[in-house]
Amino acid sequence: MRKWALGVGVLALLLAGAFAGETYYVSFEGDDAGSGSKEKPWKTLQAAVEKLKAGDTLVVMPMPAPPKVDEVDLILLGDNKKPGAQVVPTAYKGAVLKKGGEQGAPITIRAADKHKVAVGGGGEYGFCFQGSECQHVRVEGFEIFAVNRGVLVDGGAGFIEVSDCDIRGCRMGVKVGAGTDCAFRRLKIHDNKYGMHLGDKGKNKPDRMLVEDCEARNNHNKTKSAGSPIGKDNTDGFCCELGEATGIVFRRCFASGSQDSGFDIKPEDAVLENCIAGGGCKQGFKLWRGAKLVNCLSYGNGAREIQLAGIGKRGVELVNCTFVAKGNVLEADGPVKVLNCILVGKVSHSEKGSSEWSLAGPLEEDFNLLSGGADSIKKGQHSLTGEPKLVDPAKGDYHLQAGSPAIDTGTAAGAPKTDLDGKARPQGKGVDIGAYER
Ligand SMILES: [Ca+2]
Ligand SMILES: [Ca+2]
Repeated sequence: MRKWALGVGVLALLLAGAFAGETYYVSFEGDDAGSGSKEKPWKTLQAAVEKLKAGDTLVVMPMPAPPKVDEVDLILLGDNKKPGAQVVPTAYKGAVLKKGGEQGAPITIRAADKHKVAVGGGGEYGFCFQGSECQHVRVEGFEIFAVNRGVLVDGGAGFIEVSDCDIRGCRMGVKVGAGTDCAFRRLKIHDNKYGMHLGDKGKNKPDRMLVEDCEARNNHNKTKSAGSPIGKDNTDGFCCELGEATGIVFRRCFASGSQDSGFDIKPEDAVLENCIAGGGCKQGFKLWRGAKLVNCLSYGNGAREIQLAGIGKRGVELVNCTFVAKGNVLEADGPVKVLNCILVGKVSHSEKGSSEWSLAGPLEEDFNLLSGGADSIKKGQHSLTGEPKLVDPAKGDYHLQAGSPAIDTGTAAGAPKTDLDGKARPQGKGVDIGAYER
């Protein structure tokens, strides 16, 4: 019996060893002919990633600091040229991965010191995950800057997780073409031409993409074009271009300062939870076929806060959202359901539907607080009109003041269990209207 237990123990250790993999190192002063050990690190990311096996970890050592964002602008975006050769010699050149790990034994590539390891400064990619053999890879903690695409997943790559990276000065921050089952967490995607872009028109389908706790700020074309103060492209913070994509989820993401939309999302079943479009975009949210927005907030955007542009079979549902506009808050056609929301601003809605995907359908609403023109759509017998009494909208604080008519006047049916701050809902006597509970 004891012998048997010992045998199992040894086997378990052997298995654990096999799946834990090896740890290797890359250093700016290294040598690709070395062993990859801490004492004899490799020099380039590309040579290193080609040697990794399932379960291995690659630690990338710090190097001289990358240039600042405005220097990057001069390098890359100033004349809008497509980057070719690496022009910043003090950064690691990016890597293309064509192989990955296995389920339960991913390959991990991580910066030794978070945000002190820079990849890019010219070239095509920061990290590219290419082809269906490239599965189960994690990338953590890099500065990725001034390349054509900071992160690219394509050709059927899957189970790619990219987290805690700062991605800036690229033509496109993050791009997924054909890929599945990816997760992007805590990425700061800023000062690129395009932020995050999932899918292409009519091809290259991304499925099951989870985007959590990411920020997309100030992504727009800075090249002036004739007659326009900024470039002519409709670049977005977060975009899912392909309507057939499935399982697209954005959670706790923030977008501001995009040339077109904070969130420009086409798939029918997309879910956006606790997302904020915090100003400086043409519109906060643009939803094409359908989507469910829960605990979302939009304010301070130029043309409108939300545009529902040709709604698909299911329509759009807005639940416990707060949308506050100086002008138009909501423009929509086809079926829309609005529940427990604060809408401030003008609303326009057409029951006919007007684009290639739209169905005819009504705007249904109840348990909302409507003002600034939105009161014109009031149909629901539980909806209220009037000032929402928000704490300090001028400073971006859209919580409810004491005495707000939104307090305890929403419905529990269909309300999410937590609010935009993650606080339990309901508080007090009942569910509040809007994204914040008190
Ligand atoms: Ca757009
Ligand atoms: Ca309450």
